[in-house]
Amino acid sequence: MALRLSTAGESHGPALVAIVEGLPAGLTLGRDAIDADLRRRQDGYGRSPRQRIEQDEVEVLAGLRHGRTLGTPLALVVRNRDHANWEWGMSPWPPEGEPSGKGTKPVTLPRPGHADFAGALKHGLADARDALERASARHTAVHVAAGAVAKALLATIGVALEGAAVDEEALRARTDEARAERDTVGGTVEVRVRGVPPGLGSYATKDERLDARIAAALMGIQAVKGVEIGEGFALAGLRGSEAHDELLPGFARETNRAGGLEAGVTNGEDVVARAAMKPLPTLMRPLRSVDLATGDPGEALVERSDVAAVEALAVVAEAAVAWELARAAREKFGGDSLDDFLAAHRAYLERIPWAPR
Ligand code: EPS
Repeated sequence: MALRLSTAGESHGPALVAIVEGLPAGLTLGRDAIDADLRRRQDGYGRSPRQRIEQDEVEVLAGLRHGRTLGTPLALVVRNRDHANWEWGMSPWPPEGEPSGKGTKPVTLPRPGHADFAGALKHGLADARDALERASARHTAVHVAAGAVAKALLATIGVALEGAAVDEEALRARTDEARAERDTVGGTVEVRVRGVPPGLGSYATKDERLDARIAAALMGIQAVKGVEIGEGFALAGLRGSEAHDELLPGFARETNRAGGLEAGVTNGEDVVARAAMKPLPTLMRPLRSVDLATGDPGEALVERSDVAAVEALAVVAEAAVAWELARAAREKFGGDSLDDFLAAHRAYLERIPWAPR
């Protein structure tokens, strides 16, 4: 049973859309739980005034009846309230009337670090807005909605996730300093997953290795430049005798340097993944750039943006890891109804010498 996710949506277009396929029938979803994650994503320290415009809420257009999944594609929508200010500039159809609002002038001065330059060249765009709108991290809102659905499925088998910024206090201090100097900062987030049974993922092929899938899911989030599982890069400097997690009677372990994954398969310990985010590329004191239309030197586009989005990334990363684990759980336990899925999980736990801690 393959869990699949497709999304669409531009940052200042009418809405963000996700279609989730492969859920079992009979999973109860709570609107409040999904909206709470959307709220958490918006609330992170250092966000732009855009977050006062948006009040993200999920709408469900298909696949759910009376709060329970039907086993059919689930269609999720998060509207962009800011679209009201971009109705002409981001009109899906040729706009009527005189240009008004935002997005009426072409963006020709690419921001180093954003999609503007590479996107404009790749697609032959005269206006880099045609690239940056989709590349924007606004898109992560609908991934968080889909991640909340994945978390609801995982909760039925006792799997719980938590994403947080690493050293939140220091991050907030750095954010304040950067704001005062009209600059931006990045940072690191960690996602920890409890209750994961051993045996999710596979060592059989590269594509099925769950560590690789989690890494791709995290690296696929805007502005992420580094990912590690467990002790990750630090393991490279250790001896084998110091790096691995010994098995003790009862198959217990005293350490979890592997981050819950050995050979791309979960080993029953907490899954731990970290992602490093670069400082955001929209700068109020812009970097040097070159005009796409004229080739003249200039300064990169300046527009409203965040000082930091690291705390938001923690929520987005949690959703991404939840999605990959839910996908792996669907592969292992299958089932067209939630009861079938739960029965397969129960039978498996009866077979193996492992119990959730
Ligand atoms: C983003 C730029 C900013 C962020 C946006 C991501 O948008 P705006 O230019 O409209 O202020 O606020 O993130 C969101 C809107 C969001 O909801 O996360 C970018 O260029 O990636």
